[in-house]
Amino acid sequence: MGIKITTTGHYLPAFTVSNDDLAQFMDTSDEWIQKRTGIKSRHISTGENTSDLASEAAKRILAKRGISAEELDFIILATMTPDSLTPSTACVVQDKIGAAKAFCFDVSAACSGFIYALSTASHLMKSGNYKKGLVLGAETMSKVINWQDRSTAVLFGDGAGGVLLEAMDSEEDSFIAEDLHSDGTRHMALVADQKNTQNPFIPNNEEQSYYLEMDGRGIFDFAIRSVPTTINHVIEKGKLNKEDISWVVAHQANKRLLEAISKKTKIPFEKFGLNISETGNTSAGSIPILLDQMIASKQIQPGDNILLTGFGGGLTWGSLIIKL
Ligand code: 4VN
Repeated sequence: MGIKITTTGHYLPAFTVSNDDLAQFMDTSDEWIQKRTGIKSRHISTGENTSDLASEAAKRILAKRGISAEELDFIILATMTPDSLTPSTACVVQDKIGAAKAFCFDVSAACSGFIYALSTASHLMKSGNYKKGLVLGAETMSKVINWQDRSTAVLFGDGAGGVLLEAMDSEEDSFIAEDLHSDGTRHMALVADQKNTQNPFIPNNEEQSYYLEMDGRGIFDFAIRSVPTTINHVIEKGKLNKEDISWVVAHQANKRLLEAISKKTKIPFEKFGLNISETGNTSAGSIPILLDQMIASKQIQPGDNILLTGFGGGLTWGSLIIKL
């Protein structure tokens, strides 16, 4: 029995914000942002929360496949910007799409969230206990961004994407290899919405930071060192050669970073999918959004070996090789 990714989908909020729009109220410029990040504009929610974006992506996936939400055995949702601490955003999505029989939970692994969630889902499916499962990556980064901080506000955007996994009667399988890592010693490199202990029995401690705070240089240097290593390892684990990889669908954090990763891995940059210019960094949303766009544009063909790689807060990083 194999597990296949049968359908993909994504949803971006309609409202877009250009670099020039940002330069209206922040000391930045279109030239700087494009040159240093590759970003031209990003989609920003005008009221939709993470569960709304994820539900729209989910509905599109179900409609494309022509199945009802009631057929889903589970929903796993990767996000660092959940609607609330509890319930899980996955349970809110369950309600919004009517997936009555699914069990639902969130995965918290920042920009690597979709990679972790997809790996987790593939192993759940391999137990043989489930027939259909939805894996979503969704973020409303705009609600945790400090819109006065030009070092982070220009980088992020909102959006959601996902995939449908189905158990096959045949041995056909989408999952070829995986390589997952974390380094919690560097958990302070990217933080958002910290929750200090607070109760009537302790004196009020330090003020909590709500906004996203990032050690940009630190994260960038980590990515340049760790991502080429996980790419090489996952190719080895899959007993493949670089030439066998048709596409790299990498977390869209920074175009310059992806160029550096291409050089270090000697995988031609033409094989790197790109949508950062139109979406910015949508964290856990970025890989499934890009994957769906590359399938829709027929860049990705059935049978292609696709290397997915995510990296970010936690620190977390990891790669999967999949085939459609
Ligand atoms: C992975 C990365 C980033 C990230 C970090 C820094 C950064 C993206 C700093 C230097 C600046 C250009 C922008 Cl590599 C973020 C995440 C979180 O998803 C994950 N850009 N920059 C410059 O050139 O001065």
